[in-house]
Amino acid sequence: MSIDEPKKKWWKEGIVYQIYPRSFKDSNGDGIGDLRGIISQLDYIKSLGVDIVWLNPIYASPNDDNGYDISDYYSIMPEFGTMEDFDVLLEGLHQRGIKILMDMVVNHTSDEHLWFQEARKSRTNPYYNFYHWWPAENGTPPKRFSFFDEKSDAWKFNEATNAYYLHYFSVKQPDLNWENPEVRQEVYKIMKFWLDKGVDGFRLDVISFISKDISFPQIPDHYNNDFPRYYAEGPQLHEYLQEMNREVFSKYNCMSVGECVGIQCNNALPFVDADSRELDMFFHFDAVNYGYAMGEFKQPGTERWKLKGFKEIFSKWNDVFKEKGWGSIYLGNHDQPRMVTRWGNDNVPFRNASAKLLLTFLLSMRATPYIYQGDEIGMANIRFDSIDDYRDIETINMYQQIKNKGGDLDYFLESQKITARDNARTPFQWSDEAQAGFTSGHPWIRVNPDAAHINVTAQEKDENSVLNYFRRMIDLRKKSPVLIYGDYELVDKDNEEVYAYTRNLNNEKWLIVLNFTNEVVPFFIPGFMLSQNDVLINNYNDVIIKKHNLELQPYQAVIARV
Ligand code: ISL
Ligand code: CA
Repeated sequence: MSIDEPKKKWWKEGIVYQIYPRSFKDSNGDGIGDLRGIISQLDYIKSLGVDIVWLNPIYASPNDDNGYDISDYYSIMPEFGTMEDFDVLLEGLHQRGIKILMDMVVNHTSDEHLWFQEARKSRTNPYYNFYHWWPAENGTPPKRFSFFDEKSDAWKFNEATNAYYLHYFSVKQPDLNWENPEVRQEVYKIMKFWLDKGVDGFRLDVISFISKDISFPQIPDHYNNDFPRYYAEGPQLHEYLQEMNREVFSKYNCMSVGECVGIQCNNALPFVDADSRELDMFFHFDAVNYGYAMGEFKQPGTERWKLKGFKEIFSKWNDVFKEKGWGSIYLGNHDQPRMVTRWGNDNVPFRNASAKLLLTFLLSMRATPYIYQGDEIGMANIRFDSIDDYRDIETINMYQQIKNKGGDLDYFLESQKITARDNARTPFQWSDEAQAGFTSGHPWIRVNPDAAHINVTAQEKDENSVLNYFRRMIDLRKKSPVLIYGDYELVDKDNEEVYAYTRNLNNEKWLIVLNFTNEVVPFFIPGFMLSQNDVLINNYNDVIIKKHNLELQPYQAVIARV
């Protein structure tokens, strides 16, 4: 196929780098990463070749959920700096040709937000209807599940109003009442404030949950207690997104990516079909949840995930956006374990190769790639032994819940070594100095001891490092429309060891071959003859080609013109 001009967009061609400010770089020795820290590393960010930076929330917040509980959308969290710092950061990024995405959390606010402080005072308060309430005289509220509540109960009784308020997340994160048009107008005002400042778009936190059936019926049986799916099917969701687009996004050259928990591939397209005028892209959860046994908490599952299933997920999602809309792709973020631990192999002999393989994958698919900080150097899970090392409300709550029930805490802690969100939140590893060069003080969460050998300073000097490979791979994607827009076609779909596919644009056809195992694997190249000259990138020094066969080294990744 070929690409028509109107279908080309900067956000389809861009590579996103996600920064978790709390853990990126501390500038003042208080152990917490901050905006001045990011500013001090702008040249590093530029050197990666990325085009767009997504910042996790930096607004004023009591940090019950690390900034996802916002108490003032118009100011910066003092721990992170000031609005002046933000302006310097914004300008510094723009000067370097890098765009910035803000994380916008509008399904809920902090309970310390002025709106909620007022709302909770009385039923006649003008802000009362900014939130969802279940009056106590109506009896016990219908079951709603909360992600971060010790009892998984999303209703919390409030004395002054004699009513329960709704909180899908923690008790300090009350859900906003989107059914109230005043709330929607306030949200659009906030968005315009940031866009007028010059930011380039938003990552919209759990945007799929904003619309609610406010009669609060019992959840119908056919949802099988799959709460996220029920939450994502609010009656007015598309209407609100269209309104948001009309009132805000359509007035700016900006991009929007929604975090769409609970959306499946069969109802996905309308969110990002340009004709429906809602969002530009969204994140699905099929891949990151794959292989987990979903019960009380995230368990890694008893057997290793299967490559065939992994391919099916990405191929299926590729098909959704084949003609219309556009996809996003990620294998890790601040809510997920480290990608090399989860999808590659963080044992020393395989770590670098598998980290490079995963980066090759992310940067050669037909979707906008989102790369989480630290994945460019192959940072791995820290695997805390003790609950005391954890800082994340999710882990701490689940621990408490299991403890209350007399459950198996050892098993839980073992599982968290693989699945916990804090694995991705340990400080960025700049060097082998004290605290990995992240802070001159005491970090808010422990530094991974492997920083002694996994760090930016060491990798800068090594031509074969993950970091330098990442830069070459970015360079290849940026100069190759076939990697961005080309059709994707799976090759040898039943192969349980090798993930291979072609990308095809006009007369260019590229073959991507990824050995997802720690063994030498022969790969038959169907229908093509390969020569060394065809190889465009490779994460080993050599590619062994024997006529129609590649002899792939453990975690070898090869892209070749065919
Ligand atoms: O992290 C998860 C599971 O471990 C998800 O269920 C997560 O809660 C969900 O993806 C929503 O995530 C977003 O909203 C949360 C916040 O804690 C996450 O960090 C954020 O990415 C509440 O705002
Ligand atoms: Ca600091």
